[in-house]
Amino acid sequence: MTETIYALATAPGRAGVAVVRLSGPGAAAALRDLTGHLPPPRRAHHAQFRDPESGERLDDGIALYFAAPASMTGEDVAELQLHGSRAVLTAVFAVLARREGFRLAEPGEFTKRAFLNGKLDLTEAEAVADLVEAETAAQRRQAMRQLQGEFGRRCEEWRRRLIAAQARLEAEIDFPEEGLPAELWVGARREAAALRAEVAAELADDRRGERLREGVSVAILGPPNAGKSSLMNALARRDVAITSHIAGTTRDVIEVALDLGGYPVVLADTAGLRDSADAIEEEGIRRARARAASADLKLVVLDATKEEEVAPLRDLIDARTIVVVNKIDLVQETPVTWAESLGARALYCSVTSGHGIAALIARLSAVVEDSLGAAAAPLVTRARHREALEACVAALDRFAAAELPELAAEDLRAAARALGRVTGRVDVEDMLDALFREFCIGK
Ligand SMILES: Nc1nc2c(ncn2[C@@H]2O[C@H](COP(=O)(O)OP(=O)(O)OP(=O)(O)O)[C@@H](O)[C@H]2O)c(=O)[nH]1
Ligand SMILES: [Mg+2]
Repeated sequence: MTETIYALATAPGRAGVAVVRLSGPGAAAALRDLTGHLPPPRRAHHAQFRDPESGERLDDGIALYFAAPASMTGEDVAELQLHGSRAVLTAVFAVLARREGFRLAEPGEFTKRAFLNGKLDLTEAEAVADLVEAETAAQRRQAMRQLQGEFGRRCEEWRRRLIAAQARLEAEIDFPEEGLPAELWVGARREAAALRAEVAAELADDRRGERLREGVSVAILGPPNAGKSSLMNALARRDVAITSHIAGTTRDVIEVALDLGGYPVVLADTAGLRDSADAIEEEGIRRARARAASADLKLVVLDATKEEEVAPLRDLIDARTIVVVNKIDLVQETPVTWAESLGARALYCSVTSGHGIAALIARLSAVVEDSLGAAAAPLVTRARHREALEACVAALDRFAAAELPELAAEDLRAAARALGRVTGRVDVEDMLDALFREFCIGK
């Protein structure tokens, strides 16, 4: 028999209100025993929560009941709004633990049950986790759109078309009266080509959805002592990285998350780039270069008084680079001639005086918004989605290259399966637990 699961739905720790959620066949009876009354479904009910054995009053709060199947999980669900103290929660959890067939929910288990009962598809379950994790407005919008089921519906529509095409093809293969009619073969190929174009168009999104979910990565690079860590602290508005007049202060990559105009950015400060004999500094420089290669955007910070430091850094400056000339408080005038010849338009600032920092933030925001917010909102938000859509395109390419209809139908089936994996229609059984732990809230 299905067990009834329960868990704290709100963050642990002291709080004005804490919500305990129950789901399963025993939820209604537990609520009745705790409050002496089963409220009508979907109505908030002011309740005294008591230990049914001792009769002791544990708390005074709100009880909610959702009868199956009209609930979050599709099962009977009860929600207890309690005072968020350790003592109240310990007492209520002790009462629930005593009940036959009751146990604490595993991470992601409520969402997993919702999925198994057809309340959510996998993309919507992922969206619930993303919405809980959302830190910026753009992330919230993306998660909300996915939660509305837009991506899942697109995948299902593509999958239905593929299955229909495959069925038409196989019907003819099974009953080959005069061989496969040419127009059927041509029609199936036309449909597959159209589908391939639609799926491929969603993949050609510059990974905007994934970057919005994970944060745009911006690496701060440059020679030692140019003021990289000082700039990082100024942008983060707090002392994240150690700064000093000693060249070679920063060794590790230091990350900080920022909200730039609603878009998430992960800023990384790195070790100053130079030839070093110190093994630890050398490792820091290796990590800085690796970060430079993987970053979506690079801020190359230069000291306005040190033209000689530029030459070895030229190879770092490309279309993904903003050149920042720092310490302009130490020079007579800007622009600085040598910096103007670097190819990328330089921004001038002084972290010490604060001059130019607002303009740098504005430029950074504009670049990030340009790269993430410009075109239509992407559907793909995770590597898992991308891999599945790529597998679909690959199968359709095999189909296009196939000469024998008998074998080609198999490629259409593979393409449909790949799409079914996105929503969880197929192939989820063996990885269900791992998957939901991954989506799990607050991990
Ligand atoms: N005059 C002046 N000094 C600055 C400015 N920005 C940073 N500094 C100073 O430059 C020195 C180096 O700053 P850091 O931020 O540690 O430089 P870094 O680029 O992180 O250096 P490494 O970690 O060694 O690669 C410190 O003494 C800062 O106070 C500036 O705009 N003007
Ligand atoms: Mg530093």
